[in-house]
Amino acid sequence: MSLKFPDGFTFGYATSSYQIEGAVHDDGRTDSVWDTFCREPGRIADGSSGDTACDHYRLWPSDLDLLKSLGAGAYLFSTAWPRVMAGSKPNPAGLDFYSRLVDGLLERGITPFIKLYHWDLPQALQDKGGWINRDTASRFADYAAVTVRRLGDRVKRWVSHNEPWCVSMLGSQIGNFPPGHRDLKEALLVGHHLLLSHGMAADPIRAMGGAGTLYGYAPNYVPAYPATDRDEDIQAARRFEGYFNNWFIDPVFGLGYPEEMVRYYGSLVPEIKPGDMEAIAVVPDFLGINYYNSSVIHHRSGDWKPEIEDVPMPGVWKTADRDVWAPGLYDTLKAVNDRWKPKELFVTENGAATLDPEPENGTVADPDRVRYFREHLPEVLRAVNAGIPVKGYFAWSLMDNFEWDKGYTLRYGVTHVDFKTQKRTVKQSGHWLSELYRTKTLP
Ligand code: IFM
Repeated sequence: MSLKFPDGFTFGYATSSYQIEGAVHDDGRTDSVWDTFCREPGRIADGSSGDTACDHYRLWPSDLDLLKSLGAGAYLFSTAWPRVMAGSKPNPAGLDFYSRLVDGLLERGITPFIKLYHWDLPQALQDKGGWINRDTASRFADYAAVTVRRLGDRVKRWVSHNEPWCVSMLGSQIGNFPPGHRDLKEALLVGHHLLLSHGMAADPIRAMGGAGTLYGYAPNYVPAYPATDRDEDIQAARRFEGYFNNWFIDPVFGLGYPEEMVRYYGSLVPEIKPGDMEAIAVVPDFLGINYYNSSVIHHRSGDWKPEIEDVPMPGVWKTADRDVWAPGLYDTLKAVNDRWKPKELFVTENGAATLDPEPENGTVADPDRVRYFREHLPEVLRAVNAGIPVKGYFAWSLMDNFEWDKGYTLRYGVTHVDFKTQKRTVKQSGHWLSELYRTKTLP
């Protein structure tokens, strides 16, 4: 097996606006649902918020130098809807920020990939119902048009949604993301409108972006393995994949909602208006997959959803918040390719939270994160060598940042951030990864 990634394979790092930017009240940015959520007592593990985060809004020039020094050929970041739009109108100062960022990337030879939605919905839209209001999908298409009109001359890779399962299910079924509800019916309606907005934004993006524009979609994917070979466990694992993966991907590839899940959910399935499924079926030019972990599933009777059982599998080990099973990344890429046959695939997120020590001698020893990447990158190359059209890989994340409901208690960066001083220190994993990115070869 060749240890070298093909020429033209893209290596980069991913971040998101609310997790790194800070400056939540600068230059006309209005509140997002996360600003509001963080102010509610008990929502965030350490009571923190993204108010300052990595102060990237101010420190972006040196952060782009950091990216360059870490061997990035591409950078996947998100624009913040409440920074780009002032209500229904564009906010020029917010757009200027992203325009400078894009220029800065291009000056350094780094290709920008932009995600339009990594969860920071304007609070003003939440006040009108948020994603349970069908109109939010139209507002998303407006925001997409404004963003692409301004940046589309220089940015050719656009992603509609990052991890729509999280927005739907963590927000409205499990309740640890905004709006913090626990109602599966609502969660499925949210999901329907997210999917609809992916479809509705396609025309404006392609029209504004012009020649060479590629439109992507980046769900998270968790492959499910049955805990035993009993039929009920096998069925439960299939159901988990329907719930977590297929529900959010089948429709954009024109397959509609998975039949099995439609039967399973019954009256919870949202009202589908005539033309909705056709509108959603905008096959992405490239599919991004965010992969962190796999699940072992066993059937639990009487429950709507199979339970995830922590069944020890040989070779599974743990980071600070997840089980690690690197072959699951290959299985994911293969399953995705078999089921949807995307033209191009990218791993748009992959990474680990570990309990890192403080910086010492100019670096941070994070052997478990190095191990994580050392185990996962070969699985990507295995997929490439098997003929699966994987074109790039983005590590999560460029630097430690605000990890949502876990606040700053979990660190995912390959660069350590001292949140008091904003000093950045490249961890051993950053050095390891940048060497691989430079040589495009597995060590
Ligand atoms: O930090 C998140 C990111 O925002 C979405 N995907 C998973 C990451 C780590 O939990």
